[in-house]
Amino acid sequence: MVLAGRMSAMVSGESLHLVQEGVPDRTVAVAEDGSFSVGVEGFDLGDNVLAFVVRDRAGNNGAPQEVRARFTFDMDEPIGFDFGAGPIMEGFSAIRNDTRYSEARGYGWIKYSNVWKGDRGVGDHLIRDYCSGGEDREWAVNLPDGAYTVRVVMVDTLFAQYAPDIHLEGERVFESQSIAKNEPLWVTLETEVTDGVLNCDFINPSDLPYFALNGIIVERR
Ligand SMILES: [Ca+2]
Ligand SMILES: [Ca+2]
Repeated sequence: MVLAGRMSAMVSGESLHLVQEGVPDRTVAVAEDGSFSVGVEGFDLGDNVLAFVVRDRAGNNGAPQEVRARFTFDMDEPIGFDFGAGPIMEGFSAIRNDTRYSEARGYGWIKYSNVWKGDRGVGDHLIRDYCSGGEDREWAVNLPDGAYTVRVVMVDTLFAQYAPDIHLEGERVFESQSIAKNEPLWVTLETEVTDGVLNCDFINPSDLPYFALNGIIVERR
């Protein structure tokens, strides 16, 4: 997501820095008229606090100016999650290896462990990278109760591999199948959420070496 604003009274030699918990501090480019825009990721659902700091020519930081940003999903639009370590598809929320589910974050991995960085570098921002593993995985997102269409895309752009079994809300809705190299498999699934959390389990049905999960798009029916 992109945060845009305008700085007044910036003096020549000053620079603007964004401070966000869990993300390295970043310098923000400010146009001559004071306007700026900066991409932010890793927002939790609900309230998030960021701070802007103006640094003077000598490297001294001014007082942090806090910005509270409230992040909610627009339930009238498809909600996209981009898995993997590479660039993030525009409009999607990033799911990295360490994007763990918590009540505050509102989405993420419940059961997952993987250290592979997860970016093949081939294909568009969605399919070039993925989260993976041979063990069973669970991922979840907080959603209002209701009926949903869940689209899942899986592929490794460099190697043929396999999709796992997929369970939504504890029910198996997709059976493992093979996937050709660089031919993204899109599956469209349906489920009903009644407990405020959409639970997605990726189950290894036998001894598949690993699977590749590139994206999930959730849409209210
Ligand atoms: Ca990506
Ligand atoms: Ca659930």
